Amino acid sequence: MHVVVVDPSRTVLMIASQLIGGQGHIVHTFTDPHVALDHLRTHDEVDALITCSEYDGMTGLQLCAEARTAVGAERPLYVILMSSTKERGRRAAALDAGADDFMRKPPEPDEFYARLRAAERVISLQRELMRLANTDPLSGLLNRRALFRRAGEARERAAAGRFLTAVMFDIDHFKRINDTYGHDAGDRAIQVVAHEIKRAFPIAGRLGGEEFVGFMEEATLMETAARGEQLRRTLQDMDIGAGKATINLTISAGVSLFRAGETVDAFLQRADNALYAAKSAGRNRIIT
Ligand code: GH3
Ligand code: MG
Ligand code: MG
Ligand code: MG
Repeated sequence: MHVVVVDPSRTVLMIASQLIGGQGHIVHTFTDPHVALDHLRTHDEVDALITCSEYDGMTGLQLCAEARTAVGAERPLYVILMSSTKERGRRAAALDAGADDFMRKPPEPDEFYARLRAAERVISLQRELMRLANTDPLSGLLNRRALFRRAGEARERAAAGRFLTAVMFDIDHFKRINDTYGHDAGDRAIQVVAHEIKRAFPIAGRLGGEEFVGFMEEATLMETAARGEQLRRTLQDMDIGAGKATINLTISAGVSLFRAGETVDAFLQRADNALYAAKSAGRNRIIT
């Protein structure tokens, strides 16, 4: 695990660091809770936070609550509050503030290790659940739910003036592929197309069936269209091996540029309209 430990005492931090590091975890220590919060905001990989109960200008309870806000509801973080025995009465408040567990201070090593193992069990399960909740199992791309969440986040950044573009892809005559080669071969084709889309676009997901979306930030409409065109050509030139069959397929695509103030739905609808135009114009092409 990646563990963040916060305590005003460098001695406590050194001891905690040795105990935790000795168990094979990666430890980051902070004396200032505000700096620790900044670290949490910018480091997705942090699994656990261990905090003491008092700082200058902030309580451990406040740090628990602010840590929860900093990582958001979708990111697992296991929070352990270290407190001396005289603070027992405040444990209920700590749980309500977002702590998952308590530890006596100074920690007793065996109990400390056991609590770290408990944290590891919970966090690895939570991470796996999040991965499953966000991933389309066939293609490995973001599923529809995760795709729209990521689009919403990108939309926030676009509102601050960044370019945001979307490409909607649809495999041409996919029904024929299923009918000719079978459903398993069709699945294989979806996986290969998804793999190429993932390589080409930083945010990529499967909307459903044989329809995909790629998002690019800080790219113009033309740059994104060029990326889509490259992908269209790659797939056109590729032979996809699926069991004994060799499949040659094409894709059509539509591109749109985010307009200030519009919803994600409206933004994607314009990419979908362009995709529809690409189909009407004869398929195997990309339209902006
Ligand atoms: P067009 O060029 O107009 O897009 O033609 P199309 O045949 O691709 O059109 P349509 O979107 O109507 O067909 C999509 C087909 O994809 C229908 C459905 O049976 C098939 N399909 C949807 N999901 C899956 C899947 O997960 N695996 C496989 N093998 N086929 C799927
Ligand atoms: Mg279709
Ligand atoms: Mg299709
Ligand atoms: Mg379709």
